[in-house]
Amino acid sequence: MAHRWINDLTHDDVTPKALWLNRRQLIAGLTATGAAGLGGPVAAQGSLEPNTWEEITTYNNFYEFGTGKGDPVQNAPAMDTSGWQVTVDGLVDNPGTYDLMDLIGDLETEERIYRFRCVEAWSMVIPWNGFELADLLAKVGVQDGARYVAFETAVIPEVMPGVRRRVLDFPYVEGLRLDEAMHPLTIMATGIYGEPIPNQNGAPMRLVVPWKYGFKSIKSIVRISLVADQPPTSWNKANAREYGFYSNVNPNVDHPRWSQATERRIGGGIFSQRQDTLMFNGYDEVAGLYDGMDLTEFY
Ligand SMILES: Nc1nc2c(c(=O)[nH]1)N[C@H]1C(S)=C(S)[C@@H](COP(=O)(O)O)O[C@H]1N2
Ligand SMILES: [Mo]
Repeated sequence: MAHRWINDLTHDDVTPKALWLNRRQLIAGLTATGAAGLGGPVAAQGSLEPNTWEEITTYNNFYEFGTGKGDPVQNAPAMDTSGWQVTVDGLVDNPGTYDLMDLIGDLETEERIYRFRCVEAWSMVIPWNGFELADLLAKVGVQDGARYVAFETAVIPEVMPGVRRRVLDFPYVEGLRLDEAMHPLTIMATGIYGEPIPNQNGAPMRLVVPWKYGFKSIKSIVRISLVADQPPTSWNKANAREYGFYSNVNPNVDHPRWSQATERRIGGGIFSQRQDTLMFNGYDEVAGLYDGMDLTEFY
């Protein structure tokens, strides 16, 4: 049961050796892993066959680029992600504004095939490429007193129609408790299917927290702050009654306007039927993070 995500959800089990996507390959956009392993292990509960590239990159939520599922693929390609910089600040040993590759270029990336569950009750399975957020945090040096990590998305009104229309209070902001951020399941994704992550999916770097509703997985990050107090989060600011800070996938706590007991798996064929939603999206190994907490109260 330990390391269940490795056994079920990465290609490591079905390929002779771990497939690493190194810095040069990331920059060059070469395919290190490709679509190998599509016939990988299928879990007992639902299908863990990844969604197609087409599904993952054309059905998106990225409100900066519009509220329609097809708006991000239409509008996000206009965002220039070259020369991307990320500011790291707050309670860290090495604060600063870094060129992205100076910050993450030496971190070991791997493939993680994760279930992805949107709060709107649809889901996918996505083969991310990325690195553990814990590795990045170790590099910048988390200081005593830091208890949360706050994240912020770029705001580029010229190419972001949703920002111009103020469909949310931008910049989009998110946060994790430090122990959630340090959990080995929590990654920063820089690729999908071994290709650099497309803009509509949050290029050049986005968070992925697979046991939480999708909106926690903030895209196109430009700031990471280590802070003492629980930071504000976009959907909680927009509607605190409907969206809490924790937002762990939980089939027993319904959204005020719809059930969370089941989900519609995006994709065609025989797998398109509704399936049961799993506690923590099936990632039971995180349960200990919430020992003693009433997850109805901390939703
Ligand atoms: N900056 C930003 N990050 C975001 C969002 C957004 O609107 N803006 N939408 C969130 C929601 S609701 C979901 S479900 C996922 C969707 O990720 P995907 O399009 O890669 O599937 O991104 C999350 N991250
Ligand atoms: Mo979502």
